Amino acid sequence: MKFANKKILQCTLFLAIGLSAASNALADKPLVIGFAQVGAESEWRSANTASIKDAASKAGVTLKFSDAQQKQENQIKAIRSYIAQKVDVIAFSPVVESGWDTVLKEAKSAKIPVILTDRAVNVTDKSLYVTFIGSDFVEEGHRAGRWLLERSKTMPAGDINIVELQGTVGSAPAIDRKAGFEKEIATNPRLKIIRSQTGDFTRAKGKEVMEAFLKAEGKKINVLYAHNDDMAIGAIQAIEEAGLKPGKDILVISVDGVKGAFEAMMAGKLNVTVECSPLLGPQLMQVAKDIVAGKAVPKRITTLEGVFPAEVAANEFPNRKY
Ligand code: GZL
Repeated sequence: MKFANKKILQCTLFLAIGLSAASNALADKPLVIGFAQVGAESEWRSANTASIKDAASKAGVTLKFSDAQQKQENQIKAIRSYIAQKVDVIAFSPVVESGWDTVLKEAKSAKIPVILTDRAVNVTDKSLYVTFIGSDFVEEGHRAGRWLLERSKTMPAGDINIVELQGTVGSAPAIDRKAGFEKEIATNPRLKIIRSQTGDFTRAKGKEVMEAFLKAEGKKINVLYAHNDDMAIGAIQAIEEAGLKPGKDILVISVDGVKGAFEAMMAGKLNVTVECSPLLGPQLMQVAKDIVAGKAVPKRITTLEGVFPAEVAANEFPNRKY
């Protein structure tokens, strides 16, 4: 074989070995995900964070994690820092629905795929994120409303006055849980929402706002609908301090299905919780790996959930994972 051909063959071989070594090295390089969390405002959020961190370590993913303390500007700062660090994937649970276009365009220009978990965003250009993994909050509102419609059949005649503790103003769960509940109860004119205010998904604020509701409306209140269990648990304290029996004098309906809600149901103080699973970690890791591997993923991945009335709380409690 001519000398020149031999040289070309050698170079080709060296190149092939080099490329395969490089691709193996790339394949072995752990995936790096930058996650911008809302905060630590509720039992639900703490369980969501634990699920993501646990799933990352089990999946061999390098997780960069930030807690925005429920402030959008902190989440935006975290996303910008992940872009600067050139992570492989950015994931976050948007504290509110709007105000994300600019920073998501920056991520797109940097060619970093974005995954939404838990909460949705309102953006004109849907290509700014690859997929949204989370619950159907409107359906959760309908489920809360359906429970009350059924219960109202055995309640004393006349109006049924409802007070509502909304989640964080502008957040997808607050907007959608309100919409689903109102649509459902509109089918029964006896059911009336007489007061509605945000408790920002926290126990402390839920208690504070319920105290104000009780001061303003007192014994007129028949039902509390809280957009999450933490606000309901805070409100239960306020109801008891007002000398009333939560779960009896005032029916208590909430959402999430955290352990605290099951304990309140077993104590007879909460009537029903609509499940909203925070255990999104494993799905997030798998979807991130699929995206980086170039696989197609659905635009919307909905978590499957149930409804837990007080009657089943004791039997279900041992099965709860959050
Ligand atoms: C719902 C999640 C909400 C929970 C609250 O997916 O965004 O935020 O219902 C949490 O407990 O604060």
